[in-house]
Amino acid sequence: ADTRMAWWRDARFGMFIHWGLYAAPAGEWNGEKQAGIGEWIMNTADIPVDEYEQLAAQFNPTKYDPAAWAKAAKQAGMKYVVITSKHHDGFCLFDTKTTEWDVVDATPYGRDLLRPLSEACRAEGLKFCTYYSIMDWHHPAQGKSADGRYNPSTIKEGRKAEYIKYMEQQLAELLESCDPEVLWFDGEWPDWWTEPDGKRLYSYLRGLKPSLIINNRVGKGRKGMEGLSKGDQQYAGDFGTPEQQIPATGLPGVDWESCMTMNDTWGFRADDHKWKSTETLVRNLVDIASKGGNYLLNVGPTAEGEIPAASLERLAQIGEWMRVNGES
Ligand code: FUL
Repeated sequence: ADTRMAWWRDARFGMFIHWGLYAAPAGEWNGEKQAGIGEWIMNTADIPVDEYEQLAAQFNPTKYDPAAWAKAAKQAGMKYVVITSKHHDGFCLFDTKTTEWDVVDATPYGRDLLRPLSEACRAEGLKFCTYYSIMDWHHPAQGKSADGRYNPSTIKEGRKAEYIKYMEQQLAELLESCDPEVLWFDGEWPDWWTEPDGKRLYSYLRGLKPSLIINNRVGKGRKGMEGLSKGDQQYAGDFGTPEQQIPATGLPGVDWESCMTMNDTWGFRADDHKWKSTETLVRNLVDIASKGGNYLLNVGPTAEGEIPAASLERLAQIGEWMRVNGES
């Protein structure tokens, strides 16, 4: 029996946290509103790397309270937390020796953000997990696409091995400092990242921590896992990751988790007030659970380090529903 997946299959409900420098512009650049999701602003507004870098000097989340975040997740009935360690902008929320493009070296805050959250989660009995983007708009080994956008990135001639080494070192550092239970990859779609690359990275990580659970976006299996049965998976990764949707019949024979936003953005946008009702969120949770999946529900904290009040309110109400209905 696959005891490795047991806690995850029972979990049903987790908190996704998209947090990074993009929370500071919060959807606006040079006084103009930018369309789309907040964490994509570097690509959307086509911000040069050296200008984007200046955001770090302003990033000082003095209101960050990891214990309060873990409590908010716990009381909502969530069993795990998945936080961005590095999104597409390449900025690291953890202490790393591989680059200065991280919270410790580049911001006035100057302290690792993830380790304290990993400890707070463990104190609440929650599993700590982390998101990691393969695509990296800041790393010098990657370049822009043929049409001049950051997305999808390209890899510079002869520099792929160097970038893979960089990822491996960062991920080893994360395992060492935070001991995550899930690595949630993303940004796997550029052509230079292949399924064999994903399989190698998967084995490398399981070698470092055998109990680790890894999503299908480590390789090219985002669509490919659908319709495959357990034990028959041609793609690397332990679970499918439908995004902003609930597959009508689940993903038969495959472990899966639907990730969704509470409003329209993952990373904080000051102007996004399109909040789903608590009723919708609870219905989504019930729908997903009844189809055998997990629900990974997102919050996008501000640059000061606060989860928006509208999100906290909904988490509290979901928690009430859980207690009334004996689910937690
Ligand atoms: C997508 C990303 O591009 C979004 O920014 C977000 O992280 C979502 C969960 O995955 O692929």
